[in-house]
Amino acid sequence: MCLGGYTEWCIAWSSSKWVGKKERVGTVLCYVLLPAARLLRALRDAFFTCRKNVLLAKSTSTEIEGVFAAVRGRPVPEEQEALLQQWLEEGAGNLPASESVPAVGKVSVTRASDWLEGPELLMTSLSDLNSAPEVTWCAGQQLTELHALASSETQDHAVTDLAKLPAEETVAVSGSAPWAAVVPQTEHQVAGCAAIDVEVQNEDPAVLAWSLSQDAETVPTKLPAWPIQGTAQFCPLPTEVPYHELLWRDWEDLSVQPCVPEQVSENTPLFEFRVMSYNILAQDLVEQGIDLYLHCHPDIVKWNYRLPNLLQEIWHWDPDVLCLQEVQENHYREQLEPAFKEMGFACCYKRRTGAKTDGCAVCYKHSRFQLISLSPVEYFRPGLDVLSRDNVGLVLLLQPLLPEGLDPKAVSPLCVANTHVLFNPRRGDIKLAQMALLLAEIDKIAKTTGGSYYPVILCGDLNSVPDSPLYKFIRNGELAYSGMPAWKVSGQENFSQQLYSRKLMAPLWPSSLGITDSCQYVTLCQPKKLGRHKYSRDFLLQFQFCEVACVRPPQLILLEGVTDAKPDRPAHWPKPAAVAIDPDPQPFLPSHFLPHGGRQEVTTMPMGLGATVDYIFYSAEPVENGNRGGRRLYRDGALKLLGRLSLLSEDVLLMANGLPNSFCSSDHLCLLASFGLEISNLREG
Ligand code: KL2
Repeated sequence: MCLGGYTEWCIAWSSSKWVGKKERVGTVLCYVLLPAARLLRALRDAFFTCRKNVLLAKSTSTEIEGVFAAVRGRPVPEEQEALLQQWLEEGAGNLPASESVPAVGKVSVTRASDWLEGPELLMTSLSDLNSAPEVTWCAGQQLTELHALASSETQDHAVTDLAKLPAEETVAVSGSAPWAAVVPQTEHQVAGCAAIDVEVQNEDPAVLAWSLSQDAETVPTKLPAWPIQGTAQFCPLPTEVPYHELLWRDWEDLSVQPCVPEQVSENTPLFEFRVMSYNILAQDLVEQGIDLYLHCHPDIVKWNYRLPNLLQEIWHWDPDVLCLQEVQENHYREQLEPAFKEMGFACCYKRRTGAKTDGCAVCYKHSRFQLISLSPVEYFRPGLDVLSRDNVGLVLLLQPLLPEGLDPKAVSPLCVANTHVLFNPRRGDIKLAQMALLLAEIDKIAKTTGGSYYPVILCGDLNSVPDSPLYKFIRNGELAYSGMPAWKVSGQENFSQQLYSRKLMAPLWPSSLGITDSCQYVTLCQPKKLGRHKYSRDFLLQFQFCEVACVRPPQLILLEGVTDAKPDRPAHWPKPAAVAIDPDPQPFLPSHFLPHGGRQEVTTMPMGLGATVDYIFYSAEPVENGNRGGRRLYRDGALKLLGRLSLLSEDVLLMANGLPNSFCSSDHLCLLASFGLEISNLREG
């Protein structure tokens, strides 16, 4: 949106004439002229931004630096050059002076398909957050096979009920303003920051958007013209941060692991695909909790700034399956879904229940997958405190599409689940119950007619940190939760100092929910038992050797050999966490730490504190007797992890001013992993 010539006049007027008028007319005019002057000043700034973007879009100049370094070429008329000069003098002093600029017309974006692939895997863990609970919660077969891949953040805020959202700004819709991604030719890396040109018409796609090149090669490309219509405009962001260097993320190639040579057999053909999980930060939540973003330049938290950056980032990494959280419904319908369709995705969306305006989306490339089934999952159940929140999930069954000539059935369907679990650090009970509902749906969707399971990928923002009980539950397939303080479940915060803390009681949900303690729908389990017993025999048996059952009640009369006898715990029975001894003498394998330097990786930065709360879990085969540091060991089955995008550490993100910043447009990092699904019979028939 550009304001035309009179803006310049306003600049001169508002600054010099304003004081005299105020003196003559009196204070009443303060209420008229002061706001007017402010408005005009804002308009002036907007004008210059706008002009700058237009100039940059048309410029062939190689003098413009930093975030505006990459531009498409056209001669700059003298008048425009003067304007540009004026703009640079006014505000560009803040721009970095170090980045080189691409030669005219060398517009480049490297897509992830052209990645260079780099070193290894990160392993990880946080401190042990376990208590000594007494009930074992089994997650059923599909769970015991789920395997943690990547994770993210912890939050540290008091949980309060948030006020109603202010009305949201909308993107003005007019002529289409396509934009192109451009990479300045810095060594090995990328440009930061986004801008969408304002007045530039279709034939002048502008300007720089989020882009990331891991490849020094310059391939002239441009983004497709998204059907984002309109006049989005971005302010120049004063910055001296070389975001693209700081926030560089290595690709970790895991397809060849020297210690596990049989993992990826060279002979097994694989259906390869990339999965992204990304909490894109709903704009309503920004506006609702603006205090959380005071560290950000106000312009970079605006949706009009963040949208193209987010799209650019997704486009760059080119996932085949995209699991998004915090997708605001109006943005999804009007902007995201149309843009994703342009990128070749088919999209599914589930909005949160209640008044919340955001939800989860799962998109998949229709050239690579066909939808077999789709299940939206609502966690809210009226009358149940443990399911009283509005979070949701989505479970899809996708058929991978093989190239023609291959038997379409030679590759197994893939179950993809996506969720955003409740944030509230005190309500781990709710988080667990939400996971249980999702897992029950996964169990239903991923179960084959033969009773085994299709491979499963579970993405999401679980609002729980690595090695928290919730994390361990997913990874190990069981959790003894009875008596556990609810705040412990997610490991986000330590509320141990508080006088009162809510404790988890078993069972966590009533049988009327129709879900067993193994997180399976009762109807799909053992229908013959329906209605006969409140708790199954297996459920009750699990208390037999729990910690409490092994302690002689003090009032029990001591009869030697009788009441002092301790039940023998069967070998397979899990030991209480408090006295657990690692049977494996091998050193604990830390997970969720970065490979070089051993810093903890994070996926989000609430209030400047890094945390890992985002994950892509995938189903794997448990290694018999495999346990290291309380962690079950797995090996890849038909679904193989081939690589992943490394995360970043808190200190690196702090150098970039936390999240979001002008380069990363969410308060979370995206997670990206590459998988291979075994193809069984190569030829059709
Ligand atoms: O942690 V998040 O951010 O996955 O990035 O998920 C929730 C929080 C999201 C949806 O509810 O909103 C954020 N303090 C800080 N952040 C909050 C709070 C809070 N009290 N409530 C919700 N969120």
